Amino acid sequence: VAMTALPLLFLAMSAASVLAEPAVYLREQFEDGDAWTSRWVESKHKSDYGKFVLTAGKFYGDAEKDKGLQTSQDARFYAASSRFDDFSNQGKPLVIQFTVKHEQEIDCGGGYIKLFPSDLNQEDMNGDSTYNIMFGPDICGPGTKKVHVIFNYKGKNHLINKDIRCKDDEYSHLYTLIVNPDNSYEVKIDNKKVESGSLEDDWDFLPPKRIKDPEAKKPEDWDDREKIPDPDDKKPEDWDKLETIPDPDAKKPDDWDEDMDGEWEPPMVTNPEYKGEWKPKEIDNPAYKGKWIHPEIDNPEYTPDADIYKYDSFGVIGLDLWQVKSGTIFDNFLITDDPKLAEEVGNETWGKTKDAEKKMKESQEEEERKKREDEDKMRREEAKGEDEEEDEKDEEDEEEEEEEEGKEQQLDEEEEEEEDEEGIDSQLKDEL
Ligand SMILES: [Ca+2]
Repeated sequence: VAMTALPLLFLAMSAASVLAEPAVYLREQFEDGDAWTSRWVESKHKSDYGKFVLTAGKFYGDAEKDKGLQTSQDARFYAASSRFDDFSNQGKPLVIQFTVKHEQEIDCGGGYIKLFPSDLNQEDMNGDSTYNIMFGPDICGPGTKKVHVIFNYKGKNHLINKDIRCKDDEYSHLYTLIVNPDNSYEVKIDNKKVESGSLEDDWDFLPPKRIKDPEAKKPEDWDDREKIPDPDDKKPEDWDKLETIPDPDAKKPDDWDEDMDGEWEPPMVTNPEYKGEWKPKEIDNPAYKGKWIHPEIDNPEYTPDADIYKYDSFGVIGLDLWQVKSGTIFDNFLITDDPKLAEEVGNETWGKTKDAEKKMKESQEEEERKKREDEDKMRREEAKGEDEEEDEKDEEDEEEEEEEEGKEQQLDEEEEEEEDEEGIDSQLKDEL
């Protein structure tokens, strides 16, 4: 009897876990052709937003499944959003997940999403629209390569105090943010934890718990001199000597004419016996009380908040960003209350196609390399045909020159990147 009861218990337990079905608030994988255009709204706040196009890009793991929204025009703002049924994350985990692929070798541009309350006017979404959470990678030059995790708390946007580095290669990467009702959080990249902690510790939502007591003052007689001059030390009687003396070795020149030149005086030289200014030696201060430490008190401004994580309304996901070099593909958006489900979906989507995507890019690069080799070979043979030895020498020189030019061009491009960086930084600052 006991033997059969155990499996029954397991059955009952798994039935219970089936009943607690995860909530999926949004799942967008762009697998139904042009239908996404009915789900995504382009903002009309500005007239010259860049266009999103549906594509799997230059290389991919699966020609259909890897289709996502790609930024298609350089140096543009992008603003599109998609609505889902309004929900609150009260008492439940919140999981936000999506893939980003910077296949264009991004120089400067956002790769993040914003989650808005449902009262957002999508047609007017812009950089000033109030959002709840902003999450995802942001790259600008070599200086900015980070994952933003920004929360709006009581009307003010707060950046995370930790530095989370984002991926900067050309492949698809999976970004996940988990916010728990115990006010803890976790950030994952490619289904691996890269950061975690508590909302209160890692953002400045609340004022500090303890502050320096404004009433406390250092007592006037507090002696915090660790060393003092020895009062018993006396200057030796023979200490004082002149700093300079007449040179004892100098002699009046033979042709010195006192009528003409005046009275002869030897030049002054440094006195070897001069010891400088006398100072008493330092001793331990017998009255030393140690460094004065400003006492701390509980901050009257501080009130704990058990609901930092909580938002009353989520209703829209938005891509509101700036890109210098376009080509980023966003895909596999998922918003759920179940971290385990998100992990599984990540493995089923990004996890399944990432290796094939890498393979395709590598074989494309291999083909490119071969093509360049063949072209070089052909050029060399043509040159050979014209004039045997002279031409071959010339060509080598030419090649060296071309290489130099290439380097210069690259340097110019890097300079441009730095200028762009200032642009995006100031944009973000305005927003915050
Ligand atoms: Ca897709």
